[in-house]
Amino acid sequence: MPARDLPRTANLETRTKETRIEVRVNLDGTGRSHISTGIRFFDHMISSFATHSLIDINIRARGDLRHHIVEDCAIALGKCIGMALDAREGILRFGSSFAPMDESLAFAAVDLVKRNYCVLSNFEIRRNVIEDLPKEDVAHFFRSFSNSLNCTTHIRLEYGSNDHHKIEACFKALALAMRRAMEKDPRRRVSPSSSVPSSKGVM
Ligand SMILES: [Mn+2]
Repeated sequence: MPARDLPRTANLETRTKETRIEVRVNLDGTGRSHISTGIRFFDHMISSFATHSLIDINIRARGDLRHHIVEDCAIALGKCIGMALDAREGILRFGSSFAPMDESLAFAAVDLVKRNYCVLSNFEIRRNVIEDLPKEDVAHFFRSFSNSLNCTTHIRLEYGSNDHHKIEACFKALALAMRRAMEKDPRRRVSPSSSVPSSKGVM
C-alpha cells in the first residue's frame, strides 16, 4: 500500500528541563482539538489553527516559562505534522490563503517541500503582550513551527487595528494554507513517478 493511503497520524512526547509536551495529530481529521498549555491565548490560537486546517490536534504542555512552552510546542507540533506527512508524496504541496478577521487581514503561503525558510512580513502588533501571550513569542512560534516542519512559510499581516484579531487572522491564514498544501492530490495517484510533486523527484 502506498504511504499516502496510511492514516496520517502521529504522536510525540518531548521532555526537557524546561518543558514537558505531549502532541497528537490526525491530518485527515475534522479540526477537533484539546489544547492545554497554561497560556490561554495560545490555546485559543492552536484551537483556531486546528479548526481551520481540519487537523485534529491534542496538546498537553507544562513548563517553567511561557517562552519555553510556546517554543517547544511549536517544535513538537511542527515535528509531529512532519511525521504524519511521512514522505510528503501525493499531496498538493503548495497552499496559500487570505484570512480576514473583522478589520484585520492576513495572508499565508506554504510550500511543504523540505526547504526551510520563514518570512514574517509587516508583523506590526501594537501591544507587547496580547491577552497572556508576549508578541515576540507569537513571531517565535511561526518561525519555530516552520523550522521544525522543515517547510517554507510566508505570513504577511496585510493590515488591521485590533491586536487579537491581527494575530488570529495570521493563524487562520496559516491553517487554510496548510489545509490546502497537505491535501491529497488525486492526479498524483496515477503512477509512482507522478506521485512526488517535485521535478527533482524527491521532496
Ligand atoms: Mn479570538
